[in-house]
Amino acid sequence: QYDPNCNGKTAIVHLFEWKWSDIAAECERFLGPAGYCGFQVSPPSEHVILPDNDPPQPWWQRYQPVSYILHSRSGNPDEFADMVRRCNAVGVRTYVDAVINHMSGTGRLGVSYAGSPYDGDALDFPGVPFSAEHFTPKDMCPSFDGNVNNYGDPNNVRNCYLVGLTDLYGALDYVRNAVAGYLNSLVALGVAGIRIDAAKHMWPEDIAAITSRVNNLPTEHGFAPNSKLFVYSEVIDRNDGAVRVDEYYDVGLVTEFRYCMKLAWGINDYGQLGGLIDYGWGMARDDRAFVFVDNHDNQRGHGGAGDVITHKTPREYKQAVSYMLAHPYGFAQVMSSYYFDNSDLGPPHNDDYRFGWDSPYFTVHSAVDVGINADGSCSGGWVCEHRWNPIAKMVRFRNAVAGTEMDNYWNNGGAVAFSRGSKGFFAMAKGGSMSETLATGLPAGMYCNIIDDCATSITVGSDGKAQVTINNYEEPMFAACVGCETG
Ligand code: AAO
Repeated sequence: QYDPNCNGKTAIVHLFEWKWSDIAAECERFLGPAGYCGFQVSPPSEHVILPDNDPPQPWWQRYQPVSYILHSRSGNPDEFADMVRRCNAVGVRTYVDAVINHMSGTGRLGVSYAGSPYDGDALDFPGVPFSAEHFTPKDMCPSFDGNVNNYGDPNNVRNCYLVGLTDLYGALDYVRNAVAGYLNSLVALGVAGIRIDAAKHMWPEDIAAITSRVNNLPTEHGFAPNSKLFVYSEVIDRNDGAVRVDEYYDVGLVTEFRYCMKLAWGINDYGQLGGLIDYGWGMARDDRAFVFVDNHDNQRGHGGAGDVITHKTPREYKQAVSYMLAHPYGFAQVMSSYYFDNSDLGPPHNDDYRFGWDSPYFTVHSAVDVGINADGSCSGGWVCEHRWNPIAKMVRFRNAVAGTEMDNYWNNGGAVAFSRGSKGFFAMAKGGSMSETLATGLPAGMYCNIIDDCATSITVGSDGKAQVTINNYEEPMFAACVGCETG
């Protein structure tokens, strides 16, 4: 469960709220050729459909599952299966955001996409089925109102309802089998891994009991024999609570939220980049860290916001993602967003109506298609950070230098540079320009900057040094790697 199952490739992209049909096309036209290992999808399981308030149907309705049928705002089960198959065919893997800590919120009542009714107050989810006895007994939660309200107490964090979400009782065999059944349905379709949503609110031994029931990945989808489902647990640990990331090492990787903050500090003040990884802080060890510059929550102020760089400041964002991808720490995820001004706003959507089970009809608000402009950028309200020039190029760099150490670290407070073994060299200048003679770690020869399509280059002498010059305000990076000049 520690191997992302993508043949040594090193970064995935979170295609937040993308439709399955758009993702299938993106694998074939972009993710495969660019060298992305795969993509994380928004939760594919059937979810609550919230009233048509303003804004209509927030993105977070998908974090309130009502069954494990693969029918969501992003598409139906056939479209999901088609996406996974087509992406696997071009070597791009699917990672599912698995919401398995809870079902819908209390007070949620209705019928969802595949026709499954739900009643949060009655703890009734016949689409699975789950009923009252499958939820954590109230007397196990020490909080006065049944909700998580004390992050200093693991029993409170894990036995109470997170923001009123009906908490599954993961100690029960029935619940473990039902969740494992969901994960096995994903595995059978060719899914390579999962993010465990709200893992912090689950007991690690319950997660282990679930993942131990998951089958090996099917060889007919191109996985090596005995491959395991890749797992990364969402645990927000900022040294401020009782639950720590290291409690989850046995089940897989863990999200490292301190990294978002420390990288933001470092991009704002390059002098701090040298202290990016601080194990003294309890940051996850290298082979367990799942890292990102921002995620769908902290980019909009949900869960761990503050001190985060996002697409809203593109120049800084390019620097942050480039640095993350150049740096050897962790397994990396690139965020791919839609534009928003309201933190609840769902994806750019159609106002489509469908006859439903909720009389007489309900609004679907399916996401609009992701349009691709002639210059490779996206239209329709999609940001597509993963296509931004330096970001896509640095994915190629990260793949090319995989397995090497960071050496020759140099930082003068306004510019930074380091090598990756003898395979790559990276430099970045906060103000847009630098000119320095630096050790590159590379064998003697000429190397060009993949960021500007080889418009600039360095000549490495027999001493491994080169004159490194950057003059590019918007994309102030120099990245060279052995054998990665062409895409
Ligand atoms: C919605 C409504 C609620 C309603 C509920 C039920 O907003 O008002 O009660 O429905 O009807 C998402 C949305 C929620 C939404 C939910 C369900 O974000 O707004 O609720 O869907 O539709 C905690 C969890 C973490 C979680 C995060 C949001 O630990 O697991 O909250 N993230 C995941 C998903 C997320 C999703 C869910 C879980 C639920 O990624 O999208 O929610 O499936 C501290 C704690 C953290 C805690 C945060 C926020 O963090 O340490 O564990 O995260 O607080 O409560 C500084 C501190 C940092 C602190 C942070 C707070 O950074 O250093 O420790 O501030 O921002």
